Amino acid sequence: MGITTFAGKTAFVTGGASGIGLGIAKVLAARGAQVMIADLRPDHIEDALADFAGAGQSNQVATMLLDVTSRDAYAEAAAKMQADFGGVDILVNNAGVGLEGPVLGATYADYDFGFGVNLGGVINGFVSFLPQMVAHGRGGHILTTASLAAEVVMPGWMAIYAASKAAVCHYCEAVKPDLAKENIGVSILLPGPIKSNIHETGQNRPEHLRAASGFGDSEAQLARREVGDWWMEPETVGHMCAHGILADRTYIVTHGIFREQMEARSRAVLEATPAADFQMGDGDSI
Ligand code: NAI
Ligand code: GGE
Repeated sequence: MGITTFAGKTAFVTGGASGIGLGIAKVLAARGAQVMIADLRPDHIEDALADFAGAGQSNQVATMLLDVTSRDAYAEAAAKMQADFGGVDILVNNAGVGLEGPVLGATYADYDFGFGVNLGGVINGFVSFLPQMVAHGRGGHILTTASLAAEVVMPGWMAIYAASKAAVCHYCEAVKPDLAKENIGVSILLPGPIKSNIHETGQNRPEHLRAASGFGDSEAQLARREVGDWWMEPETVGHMCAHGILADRTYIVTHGIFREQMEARSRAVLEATPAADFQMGDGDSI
């Protein structure tokens, strides 16, 4: 069943210096957790620290620079959390990039960037922190930010993004029963549109995956996109997550706006599915 209170717990939030991650970090801190924000971007970390200082909560938060795609850096981060805090209670695998671009123009640099951060970064979180979360014996919770993009058929320009999010979603679903035996809860955050800096995705692309990218124009265009005024506030998402963690909910869904597309996808799979007692026979035609 995992976590029953946030008071005195230690949380590790990747991509915690901006957007959804920052919203989650703020709510966990307000509810008494010690929060380590781990993020790629020094500028976001600086802004986040100013936010916490303004709220008089500087003593509840610490920050570190971390690229979730670096396994060595992640191992170091986990060792530091063990040494300084006696291990983490709540791991929030939130760092992600909203990469988009024409699928016919996508290069390996684009696949490596998208899957590297959105899938690889999450797996690195599990591999780095799960051993200490099991070993300390207190139980805990792992929340992973996927997307409603994982639950609908997305347009081609979001194919890599959607595939990376579907992968983490199915991974989390599959490991949940095994982790439950260790008193570690698992939740998947499935957000719709949230106010954030996801339009800065191009800035989060590492140099070595830049030159060969086919998404340069798309990322430049995305960088000019305005944040929608009707999109959800990250702190509202944070409150939904806090509730979902305490209830050990598998899915935390922020919006109902994609219901029809979600239903259409599920229905299409079921419509292609034979009856439970169906067996392909010699006389059947395909
Ligand atoms: P954001 O860009 O405001 O925040 C993401 C943070 O992650 C940034 O501070 C960035 O510096 C950091 N980051 C990026 N790459 C990293 C890396 N390799 N290592 C460590 N940190 C890294 O964007 P947002 O929207 O808050 O994104 C958070 C998560 O939410 C992502 O996984 C995204 O895919 C997901 N999401 C966002 C939605 C939205 O509408 N904003 C909707 C559905 C999912
Ligand atoms: C708000 O910005 C983004 C973005 O740039 C990339 C991805 C997402 C938001 C989300 O993960 C989701 C929810 O908004 O993407 C979608 C999910 C379902 C249908 C359409 C989506 O985006 C167009």
